[in-house]
Amino acid sequence: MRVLLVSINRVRHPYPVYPLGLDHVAAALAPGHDVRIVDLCPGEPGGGALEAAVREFVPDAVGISVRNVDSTDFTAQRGFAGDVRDAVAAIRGATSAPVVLGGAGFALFPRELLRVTGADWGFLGEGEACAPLFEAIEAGRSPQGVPGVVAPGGSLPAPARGIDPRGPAAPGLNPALGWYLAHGGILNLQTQRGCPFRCTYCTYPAIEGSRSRLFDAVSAADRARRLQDAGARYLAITDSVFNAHPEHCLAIADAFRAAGVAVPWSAFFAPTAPPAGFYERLAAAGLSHVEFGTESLSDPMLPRIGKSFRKGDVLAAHRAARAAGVHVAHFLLFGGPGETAETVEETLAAAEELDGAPLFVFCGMRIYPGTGLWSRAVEEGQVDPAAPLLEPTYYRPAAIGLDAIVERVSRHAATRPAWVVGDGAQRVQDQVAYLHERGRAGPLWEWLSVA
Ligand code: B12
Repeated sequence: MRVLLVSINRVRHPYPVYPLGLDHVAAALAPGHDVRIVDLCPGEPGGGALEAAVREFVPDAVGISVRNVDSTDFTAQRGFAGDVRDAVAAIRGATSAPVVLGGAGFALFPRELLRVTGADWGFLGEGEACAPLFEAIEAGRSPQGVPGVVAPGGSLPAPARGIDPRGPAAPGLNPALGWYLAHGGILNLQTQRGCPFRCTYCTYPAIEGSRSRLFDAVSAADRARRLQDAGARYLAITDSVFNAHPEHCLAIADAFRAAGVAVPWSAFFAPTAPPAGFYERLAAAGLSHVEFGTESLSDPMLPRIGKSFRKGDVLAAHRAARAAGVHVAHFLLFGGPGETAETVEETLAAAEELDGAPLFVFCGMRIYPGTGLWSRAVEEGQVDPAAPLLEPTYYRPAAIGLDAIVERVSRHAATRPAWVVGDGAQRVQDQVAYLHERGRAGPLWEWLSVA
């Protein structure tokens, strides 16, 4: 049957992110079905690309990938559920084919997104396992009861996992590939799934599972090489925490070198003290940008948000990565349980020691259902346990208001060009887009520290 896969994400900050997940879904369905992808990121809102694709392709089923639900930024809140609702309405105007929602954003709010958008079915879990859902639709059977399938108003199944998750060897059918290559040149890949960490606010274990599943380094490197051959000028590794298993990173680095991967690449790292020579070996294989999920530099705060590292580890990781000659940035997240004016000051002061690093700072922890932060907020009466929370709700520390944190952090950032508060920093978006238009590749945040 004909399956149309839609990526509706139009967010272009910090740069346009290639919809990797849909390539995986397309590869899983392509052997048995006629699959087409329509990617709405390059076009303008209301540009009619979706309706045109539906009318031209005449699909028997439509799958929508819901990546972002909101900006997750207290200082610049934007929600995207309305875009999904509008996309479903546009599809309904052009076909009676059933509409299925999937993706990381969908996994966080499945019932609510089905309700708000009016889609027919949802799929929880890895797209590699979604073929039975489409087979049921093709056979005219109800997909109810198929692993991972959610019906509107229905109960939630366990996420469907377990099928080889490495994805297609080469970039898939996305006709917008060339547009991404022209807007930053960044393609992406995973080298593992799952997140074994226990950060209280975070959704990654819920989305990917809490057990790491490491991909074989040679096939991950083969995929990286094919992305390079397809024109990628930069690779983003999208693993939840790349260095959860340092020996895996080293195997990946060695395999990249053996496979002839020559383009630079980046990943998210936990700022844990690394083994000797760790960053040197990764840098020798092309690692150019390290993004540390640091969140706080206050030793009392770190365990409260489920971090096992302390300020000393962050500084050690920072220095080790800098000494290897790679660009280093840190993410900070203020406003967790137990945050006080003192812990905010502690983090601001300690951040001065992170020489040469841009700091991406978020104020306010969004409460996601099922996380440790959510349990705490429920206990404290901050949220109703039945509240869907699709509308972003942020944790409120008892000792300091979020507005006071924003004010203090923004004042600090005002005199420091390498500090970016929230995702709403227009100057940064404009600067990166400008450099991409002139042919530069990669995330380019290193330019902030010289601004
Ligand atoms: C890596 C990453 C980034 C990187 C991307 C780098 C790159 N070049 O690719 C960076 C740092 C740039 C980034 C930025 C942002 N991100 Co981000 N990111 C992630 C992360 C960790 C992994 C995404 C990924 O690539 N996964 C691997 C692919 C293969 O998986 P997938 O897309 O989920 O697809 C699989 C399944 O979901 C499913 N599937 C997908 N679509 C469909 C469709 C159908 C029909 C079916 C059946 C199945 C299906 O099958 C696929 C294969 O198994 C996720 C968290 C997570 N662990 O998922 C957050 C996440 C997606 N990001 C999120 C957010 C909010 C953002 C930002 C808006 C943050 C900000 N304020 O700046 C920006 C937006 C960027 C943009 N332009 O869209 C949220 C989205 C949820 C939400 N709250 O809205 C997530 C879920 C994290 C979170 N907070 O919970 N991000």
